[in-house]
Amino acid sequence: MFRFLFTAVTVFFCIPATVCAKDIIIEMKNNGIDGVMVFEPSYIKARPGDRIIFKPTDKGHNAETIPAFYPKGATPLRGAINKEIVFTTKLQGLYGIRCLPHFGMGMIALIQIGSVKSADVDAAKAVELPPLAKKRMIAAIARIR
Ligand SMILES: [Cu+2]
Repeated sequence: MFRFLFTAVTVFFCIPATVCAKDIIIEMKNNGIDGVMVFEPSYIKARPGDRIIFKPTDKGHNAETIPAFYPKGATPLRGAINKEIVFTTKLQGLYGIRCLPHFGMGMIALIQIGSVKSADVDAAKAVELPPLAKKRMIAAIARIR
């Protein structure tokens, strides 16, 4: 009986997405699985309302949205160098993230919020990026699910 009540209460309070929002950490690193100057992980799928926390594990990095690489109506992200920044949004879609100093070295991440349409994926593929950033972005886009 108590177990049933607990489950019922949990389900009830978890209905608004923000109540059950998760914290997801993306580290900004000089070295990682994908090579040098990386966001790790470089692709995440989150739900609307989740808190995506960019952690300055190594110095000299920031996190910001790539211009024109986020859903229409979304607020661009602009993190300062060496500072943690929390990104949270209710707008579903794809968000391209870069570290400005290391954009040319391919320091990018892809955040998927909720479900995306094939038109969103095509638009993401069409965004012009420096060659190394493009290479990693294409690999991240391939992981969209
Ligand atoms: Cu960087």
